[in-house]
Amino acid sequence: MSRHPLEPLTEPEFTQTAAVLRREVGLDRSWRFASIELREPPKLDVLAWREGDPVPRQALAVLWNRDDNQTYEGVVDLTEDRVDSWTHIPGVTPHFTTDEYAEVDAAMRAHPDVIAALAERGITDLSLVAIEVWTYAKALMPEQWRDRRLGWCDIWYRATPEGNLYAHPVSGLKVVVDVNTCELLALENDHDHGQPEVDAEYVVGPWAGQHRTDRKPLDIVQPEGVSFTIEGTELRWQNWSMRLGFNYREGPVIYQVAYDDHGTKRDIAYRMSLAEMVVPYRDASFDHYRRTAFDIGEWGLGFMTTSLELGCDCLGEIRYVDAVLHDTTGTPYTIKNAICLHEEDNAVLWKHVDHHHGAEVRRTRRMVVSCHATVANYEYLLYWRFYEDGNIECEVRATGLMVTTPYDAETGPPPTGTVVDERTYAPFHQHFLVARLDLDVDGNENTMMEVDSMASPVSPENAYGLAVVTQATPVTSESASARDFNWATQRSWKVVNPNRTNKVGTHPAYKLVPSASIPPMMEPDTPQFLRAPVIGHSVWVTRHHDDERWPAGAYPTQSEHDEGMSRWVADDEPLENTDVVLWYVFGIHHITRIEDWPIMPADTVSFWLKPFGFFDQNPSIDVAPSPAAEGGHCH
Ligand SMILES: [Cu+2]
Repeated sequence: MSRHPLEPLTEPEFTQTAAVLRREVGLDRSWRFASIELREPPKLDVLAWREGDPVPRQALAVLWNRDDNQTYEGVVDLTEDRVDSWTHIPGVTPHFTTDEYAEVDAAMRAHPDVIAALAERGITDLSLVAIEVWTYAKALMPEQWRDRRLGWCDIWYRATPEGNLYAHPVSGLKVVVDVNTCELLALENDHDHGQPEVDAEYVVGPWAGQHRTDRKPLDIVQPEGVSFTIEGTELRWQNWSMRLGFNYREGPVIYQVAYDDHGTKRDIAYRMSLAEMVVPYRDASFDHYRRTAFDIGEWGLGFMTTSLELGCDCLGEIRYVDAVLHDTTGTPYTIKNAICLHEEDNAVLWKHVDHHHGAEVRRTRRMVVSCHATVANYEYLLYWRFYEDGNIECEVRATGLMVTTPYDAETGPPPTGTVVDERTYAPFHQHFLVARLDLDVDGNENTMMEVDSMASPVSPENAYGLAVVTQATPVTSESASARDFNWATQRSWKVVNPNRTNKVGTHPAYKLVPSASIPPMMEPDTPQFLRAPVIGHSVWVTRHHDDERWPAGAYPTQSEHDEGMSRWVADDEPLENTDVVLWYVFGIHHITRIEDWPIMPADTVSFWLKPFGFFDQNPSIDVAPSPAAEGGHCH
């Protein structure tokens, strides 16, 4: 099997990267690897690459030194076995790591001051306690510690060893810690609202309920196997082809998406991923005011990815793909079954009942690439779906355990959350996701059009005021890059190739159907908004640059200002008939519900990319009828 320049790093390549850096830079034990990933070759090089060409392999590593808290980026040439560059990046903080998450928990649970403060509250069994570190905005950090790798911690207390960890927050007690040294800097003991009696268990055992008994088996069977192939990292299914990647930060990456249109392989996207997630808690109280998570930039969807299990997470004929990542010593490890590949039946593709001929119907199915990430209390389930009619859907489901807090019985619950149980509320919050969509519609010279629908005025030609027309406006340069959803005009956006025409003479395009668009509801000069102004608009479009990957900046951890989107668009590059990247901001405006407690049924948001004049007619006209259960076919 031949290799491809976009293949993720292998275990030996992670090991080699760490070894080369240790050897040539002379790293001692005070250094930690925040991240190691494939340094993707420039897009134009990849597009020019052909089977049999040399496969360039470079790794990009981000390290920091715990002794002086300084950050460096190292580029290693894996073919030449040497360091290509070693660069100090001043004033930044690399993302927090799972190693530190475990170390802070262990150190704080063993700290005499923490033990004493918990004992005052009647909590003496430390095996039932978890101390969870969060990173936070520099503007919210105490001034004297702003040059440190600083964490603040929630403290949670399980009712029993098997109980729900997140059911019993220790309210009003927070720990501020230097994460490099695990030094406790401050123990903030603000208030104690106690441990209300809540009905919070969900695990079989502690949950004392009876399971419903009226579910009969539902099997998904493909007796002849699946209809897709995965060879190396290349996935092929019906007319679709794409390459799968994976890294510590974005988790799954979908590269080089193309569609075979009657023998012509046509480009749709070069690269698609989720590039940032911002989760501000909209509750100003002591327990929550620091709680704004950048789950991708501060922790990494890849690092948070969990193994999937057949029959549980995915049903039917499944092919799994493992992912390889590394710990802070640079030692690789494998996440078994990190990505699930399968096809799903999805009801009807198209149908008509002709009263003369009867019904003509086709069932549809979709190719699903999915992945689950557990970010402390929350789960994010990510699904990229490819359809027989040329549609692409990106769906995110949020499930898991909401953050809750007890409130003071005398003052009552605050207005910034929903009461979900005895003297317990779940604060409102938002989950903003930023998808990076490097679409290449029939090549990489594209223009983004904003399309509005509007009613024509009543006139002699439009006597009843029924006429609706559309108006397409090109986004000509980056100064006009930030666009907002408009319900009144049913606004959408199209990435158009102005150099090609379809059968009827219009230009092929893919349309972004904006759903789950949510507003930031933050004043523009507030600290959390300044860190990620990308969440202030539904859509952004930028001219492609290989290094423009992180819309809240490469280092959003402890950031004060955005080093991403607002910087990229500041030079106002022209955007017409060039390589454009579309950024879609969507998410969940989570007004918490009692039904989300004690564990939240998955909340689902998605957006679609749909062909618009890309094909000359319904591309799924050739999908064959399915066999009918009664014999014959579904005609
Ligand atoms: Cu939520």
